[in-house]
Amino acid sequence: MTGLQQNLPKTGAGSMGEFDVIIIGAGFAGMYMLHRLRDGLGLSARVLEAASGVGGTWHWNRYPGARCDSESYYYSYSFSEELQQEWEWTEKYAAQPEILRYLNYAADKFDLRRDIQLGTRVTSAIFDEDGNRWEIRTDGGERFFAQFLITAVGGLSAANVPDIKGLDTFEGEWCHTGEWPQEGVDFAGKRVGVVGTGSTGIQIIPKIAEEAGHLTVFQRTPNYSVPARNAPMDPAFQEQVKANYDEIRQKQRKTPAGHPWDVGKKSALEVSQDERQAMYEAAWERGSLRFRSTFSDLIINKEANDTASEFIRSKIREIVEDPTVAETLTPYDHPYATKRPPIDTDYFETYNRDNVSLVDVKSSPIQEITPKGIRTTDAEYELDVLVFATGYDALTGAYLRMDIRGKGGRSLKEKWEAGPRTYLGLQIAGFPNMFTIVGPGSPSILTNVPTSIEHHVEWVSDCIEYMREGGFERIEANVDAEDAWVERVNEAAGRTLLPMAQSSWFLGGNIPGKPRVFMPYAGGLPTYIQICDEVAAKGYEGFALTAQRSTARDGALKK
Ligand code: NA7
Repeated sequence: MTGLQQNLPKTGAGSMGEFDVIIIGAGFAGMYMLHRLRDGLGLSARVLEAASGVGGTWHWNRYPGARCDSESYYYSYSFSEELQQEWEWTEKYAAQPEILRYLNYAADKFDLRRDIQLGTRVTSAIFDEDGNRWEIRTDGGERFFAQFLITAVGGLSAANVPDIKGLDTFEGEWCHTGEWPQEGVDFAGKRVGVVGTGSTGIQIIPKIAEEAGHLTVFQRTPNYSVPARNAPMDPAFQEQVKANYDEIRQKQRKTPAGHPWDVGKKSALEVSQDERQAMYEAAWERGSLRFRSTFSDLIINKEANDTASEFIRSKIREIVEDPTVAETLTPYDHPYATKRPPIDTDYFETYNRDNVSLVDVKSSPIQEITPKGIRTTDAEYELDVLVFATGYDALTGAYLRMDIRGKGGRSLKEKWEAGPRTYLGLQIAGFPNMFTIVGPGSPSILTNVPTSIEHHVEWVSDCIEYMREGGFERIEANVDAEDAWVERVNEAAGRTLLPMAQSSWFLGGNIPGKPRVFMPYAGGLPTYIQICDEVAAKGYEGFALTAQRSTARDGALKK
């Protein structure tokens, strides 16, 4: 059974629905949120999802080579022992179809579909101050009312199609990786162009090269990448994982990035050149995002980082046969892992193929898209298919594409004009009873995302339970608490090298005109969890809680 075969029908234009909670998005976050609130607290909830199926990111990102960069055994839900025991992963890193199957399986297992309305895009959410509830409208003309609004919209869901002159004149086929056509794209024998060499470009480029007549890669910023070393799942390893899931899951919440491994204890600078080289070689052979954890200080000390950056540069020169191409592929503008570090399967090797060419659009920028292809300042490249692997309006885009209005009718767009502001990445002052799951200010995409999601979902459902038990109707982050959190997010980023990558989507650098603010909390998951625990233990310190009024409608919210 898939989400395409069975879903809750839309209620129709002009219709109204009243719920305790409306959740936007049916990915990892929205589905678990629904399970916690409906099955845990007994609330009435509806999930509104724009896509035609559940799965969020894994519904949309169907491009060839789409695969998770975290290992499958821990990029998964931990909340159900039964689920983690019965699900069998087939590869070390699960490919998109397998993760989508997994999320569909979870949707069925927890009987979530009956409260998920697919094909429904939320267009606006407006807070009604008198009723302390949200009015949510959809593209189908429906209206919903709910005491709580929970955004589970994902940090990387608002596709960034660059505004390049002439795109509408292109006579070939074009698409963005994050909105991949369900029917797929035929590259066989065609002249294909890929714009973008982030994690997505690095995954799709080797796959397209295998099929295309000719592939031209338009690269603006070269990227570091480390081999993934994907392999079929070893049954003995899977068995061992299942026997030790408790320990693995605890470990995930105790490491800065939510991975089940320790960061190296040594500084890259305290070992000899030979020892360092041997450690990098071993990490390169093992592959995975773990390369970043080889030493304790790669993300905080530039000199230490230089050793890792230079090691990867030397690997690029070693792998890529044409020295000019190798040089164009070599990153110098940012330290390794200050942008989200990709991992790959044969990425640099792909440039040794006869049917692949690289165009440096930093030195010769794209001027326009013509009916026939792409014209740079140097040449015109004729293409049959053009793929934008150009990323997302990350962390804020999905919010700002909706018209969200809080107290006094103030829009979120206005509130976030100079960059996003949240308290703990969980609430926004001026927007009562609205919770954000892996929004800006959360460790979110600096961690294994499902781990952060599960933490947030549990924190939010505990908070709602606290409110119901205590007879509170409304919760709102205080401006002071929010200001202090924004400061803390800035300080945490400032203790790392992350802000050095100026074109990174972590700080909005990939979107022209977007405020340059470092958005995720870089202080590490354990510290973040501890802060959130303390806030809750102190009766939700930093939030204003308002007691329930005894109206008939409010009564429906009580157990
Ligand atoms: P990213 O990491 O934002 O990468 C987008 C790529 O597209 C990057 O190389 C950009 O170059 C390039 N880009 C963006 N706009 C343009 C224009 N106008 N012209 C040329 N090149 C452009 O997105 P991904 O989808 O790869 O990855 C996003 C996350 O998904 C990833 O980090 C994982 O967390 C999962 P730039 O570097 O900006 O010069």
